[in-house]
Amino acid sequence: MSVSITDAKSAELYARALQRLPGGVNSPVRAMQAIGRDPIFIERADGAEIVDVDGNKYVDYVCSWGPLIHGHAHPEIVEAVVAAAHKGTSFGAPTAAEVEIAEEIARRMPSVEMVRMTSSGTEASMSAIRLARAATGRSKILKFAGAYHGHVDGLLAQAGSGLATAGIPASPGVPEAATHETVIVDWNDGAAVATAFAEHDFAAVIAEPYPANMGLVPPVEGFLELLRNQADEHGALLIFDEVISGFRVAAGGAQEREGVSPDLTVMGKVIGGGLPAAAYGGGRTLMEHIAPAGDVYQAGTLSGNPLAVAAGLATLRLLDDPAYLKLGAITETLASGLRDAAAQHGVALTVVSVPGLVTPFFAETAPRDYAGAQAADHGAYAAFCRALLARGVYPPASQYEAWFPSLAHGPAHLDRTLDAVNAAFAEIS
Ligand code: KE4
Repeated sequence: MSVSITDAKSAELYARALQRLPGGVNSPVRAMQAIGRDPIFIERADGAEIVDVDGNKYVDYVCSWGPLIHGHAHPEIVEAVVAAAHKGTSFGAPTAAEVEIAEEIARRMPSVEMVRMTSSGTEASMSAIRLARAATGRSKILKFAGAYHGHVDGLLAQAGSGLATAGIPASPGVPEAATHETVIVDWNDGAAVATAFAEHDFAAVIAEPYPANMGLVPPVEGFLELLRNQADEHGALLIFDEVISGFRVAAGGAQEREGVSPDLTVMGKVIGGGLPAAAYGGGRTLMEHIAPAGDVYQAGTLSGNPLAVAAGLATLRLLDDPAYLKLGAITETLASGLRDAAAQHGVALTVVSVPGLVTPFFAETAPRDYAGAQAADHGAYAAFCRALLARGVYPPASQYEAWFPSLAHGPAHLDRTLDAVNAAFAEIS
């Protein structure tokens, strides 16, 4: 059953937006170019649902790309933000709430004894890299093809020719000098990691422990332990970018689920509860290199902003053990429903999931690296998304993103979703 979607107001806003915003949006993926359609302008949202400016309602699987683990406009989170706002929106001075959220983070992630807040994940990963370079006196960084850590110059690099060679800029405006110290290897390729460590003295290796920017491509058995061991053997730091996985896949993130402790963790999304907050953290000795305790400079006008911290604290405090069990069950219902529908319609689909994250790959098998994700049928994914949007389901507009179910996705939302999925598969297959 296709929903009669009108889009006149969205189209009018988009035309105006194109005059004043590059691509009409403030972040590229929102433009929906990867699924071959114009963006949808959202007016309001509540729980698992968003409503666009034309009044069309959708079950939302973007949820602001991860922060809204409790769904939109959760009453307790809204109340916390409003209460904070009435006391002033920003002081540029320390507050009790910043101490409380640091304590909450440390309680959940034992590897994070000390934390520094920023306003974005990009700032946090940039700062973690700077700290690793300062602490080791080295400059080279190892990252993985297909991993995204924010638009940091040195990390906007793609593999050059050959194995374990210096990265080349992945974007105009990124100077060769910025990526020359970045080495890129394939995810899940232990031999390539060992070769890279044999050839370079790295300050750090940075990884999303559950990569979710090439679609969800979990580590193969033992791969994270290999990163930990290689870093230890060669005097490098291990940085886990848990901006997506942190506090979502488990209370203590992927490092808790996998039992591998990094030296530094990059966090974001959930700890801001939908407001701008991110952080990086690690052991006290390492973190006390950061100014003003130490001499590694990093700063931010709105770091630890009272409203963002209020939203983050309220979000974390609602994440108790039953919440994680519930999110796991919601995720499994979605993933198995996608699998069943694809099987019923003879669609070549491989659904990868961990608690709180799902990616349906239009591929016969699950990708184990970026090349595998690139080889998926992105055209089919785009057609699937367009068909879902026409039926009131709002999926991430790229095969390289993850779906973000929330605790607000109840049985009725999941039923509506899987009805739309079946109809969409019927339409595209
Ligand atoms: P921000 O600078 O966008 O707050 O965080 C950057 C970042 C860092 N690390 C990881 C693992 C991330 O996924 C991100 C940002 N995630 C994207 C979605 N995959 C944000 C959406 C967008 O760019 O609009």
